Amino acid sequence: MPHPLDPLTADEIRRAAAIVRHDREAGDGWRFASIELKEPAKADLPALENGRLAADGRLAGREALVVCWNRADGQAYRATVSLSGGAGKAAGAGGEVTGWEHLPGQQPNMTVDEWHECDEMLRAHPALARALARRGITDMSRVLTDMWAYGAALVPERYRGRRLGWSDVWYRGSERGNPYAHHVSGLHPVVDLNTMTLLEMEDSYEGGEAPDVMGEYLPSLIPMRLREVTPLEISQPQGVGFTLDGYQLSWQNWQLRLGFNHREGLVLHQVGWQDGEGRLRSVAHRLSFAEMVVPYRDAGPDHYRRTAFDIGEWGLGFMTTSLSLGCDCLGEITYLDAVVHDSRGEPRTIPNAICVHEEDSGVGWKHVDERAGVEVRRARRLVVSFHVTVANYEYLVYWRFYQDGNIECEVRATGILVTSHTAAPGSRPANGTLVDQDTYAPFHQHFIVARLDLDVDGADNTVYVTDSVPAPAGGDDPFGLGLVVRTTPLRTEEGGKQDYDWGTQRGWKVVNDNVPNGLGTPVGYKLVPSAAFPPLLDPASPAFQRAQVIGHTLWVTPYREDERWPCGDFPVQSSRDSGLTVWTEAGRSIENTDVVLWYVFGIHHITRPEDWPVMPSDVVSFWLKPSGFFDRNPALDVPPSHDLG
Ligand SMILES: [Cu+2]
Repeated sequence: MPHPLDPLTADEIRRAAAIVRHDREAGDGWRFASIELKEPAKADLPALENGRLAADGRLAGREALVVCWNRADGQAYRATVSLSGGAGKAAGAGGEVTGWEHLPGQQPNMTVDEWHECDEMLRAHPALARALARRGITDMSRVLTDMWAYGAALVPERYRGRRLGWSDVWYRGSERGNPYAHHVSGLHPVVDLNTMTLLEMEDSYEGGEAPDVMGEYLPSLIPMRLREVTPLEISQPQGVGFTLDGYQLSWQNWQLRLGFNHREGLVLHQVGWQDGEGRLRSVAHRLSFAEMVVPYRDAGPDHYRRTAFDIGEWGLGFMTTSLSLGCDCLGEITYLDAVVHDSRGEPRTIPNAICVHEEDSGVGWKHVDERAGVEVRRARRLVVSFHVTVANYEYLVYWRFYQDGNIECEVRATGILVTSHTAAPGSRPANGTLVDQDTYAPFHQHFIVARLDLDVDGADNTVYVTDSVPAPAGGDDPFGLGLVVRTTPLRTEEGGKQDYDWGTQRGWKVVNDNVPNGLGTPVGYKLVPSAAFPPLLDPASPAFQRAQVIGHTLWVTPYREDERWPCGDFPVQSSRDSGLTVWTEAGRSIENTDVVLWYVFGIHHITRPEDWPVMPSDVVSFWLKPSGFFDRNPALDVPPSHDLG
């Protein structure tokens, strides 16, 4: 019996698609954009876990959420599929479609199949061959096209209503050369993805040679010898310190449940801390990345359409790549596979998609005393990670659990920068950095939205903004030394829109006012911001209109089961976000209730020559730190290293 939060299995994915095909007579012309577990309502979970009964007493079954569309007319639908109930109308499948919602005017997420079909179609198209031949490129086996989605405001009037893609064209310098090293600047096919036909070939080529670029990273292709490095190995001769039972992960005091879907990739459920008395204390109900917005900040013809929604358009789950031992992860590693699907509803397994392992983390605490001597503890952390490749870029995501109650979320961005040729030989770009001969990388920003459904010792929490301010001098403080922390509760969604302020060392404390710690103060966890930056976008610009979540560092909403995607359910070809800005218009109460935090962080990427030809990992993170959750340092009971084994 699966746990109610376990991701859909390959068999369940296949059955969900078969049930929709059968019940809705969805033939070969239909495509599946997404098939995922419909997670049970939060209120039903405890009952489901003990005896699998929903709150109303009915037998709980597994359900899938399916988004599909008919390529013939472009109409999209969202289905709820019962995988276990029903009269088994679909031959041999069991289950039935229990909900069916038409989504007029919406474009479902892009699919990997469309990306490949588009590339194949274009590379076989005479119009592309002609455009490339003018530039002296005739070997089509070295050509790669890379299709991007549109924002509605940029769709030409004549193509309104179609499912559209626009594409870059790239050329490999050799058989195994970097596909993103040589941009065929000024050449952009526009494609109808439903008919998979070329609508037009934008081409602004006016002659001239492509720049001579060294864009390679394979050892056999780079113009230098590899440096000498000695081996560094990590071993745990007595095995690992964690246990994994299905998707349930336990390590020292930490307990959590792993999940995975096409859009968020890795999801962490039911994160809790087991205290010394065997009491499991809740910290978070659910942690994930809900959106990533990457506006390129260059208005030139090669880049003006480039605002990627890597989660809403493409999906971190779909883009997850297999990890390899000794390279991506060092030491005693446990891997989990993940299952996604293709656009025909066939499951696709990603082997070694999620990595679980322990890491040394330097000194955890230490004191040297004349009499007691040196007392020092190594710190250790449990890491759960996954890597995604979104065309040219890699995002590596690490959730780290520490012995002192800290949770760290780290993102590394690496891969290949998008580049194009400068306007003229020798010219300097206004909105980017020269990274190779007459080749520049436009400035851009990666905004990641973490959806943090914290439940600190229970669901009813209040978020307090904390600002450090100097106390006014005088009175009892003639030397002006006093520092006070101004703590202000966020009561409604309007107040829940928060901006970072390094000047006051602002943070946000998620507090359960109903539960005191041993000192009599309420328990809490603090969101410690870092890697936050302003959008620096005109509020009227289409990029901002589609992703208004990036206008604040933090948003706080009351938990609603169907509020999952901050820029809206379907950002593909959107004109305005239909997520957080719409939900928060109601100004709902966020006081002493089940709150969800939406934290916006990422990389303000002012490109550098050192980011080329492959970018050294850029590392950003934020922390969730216990703040009065414990009565004292919870890592006091960590044994000294010489006692181990
Ligand atoms: Cu970047």
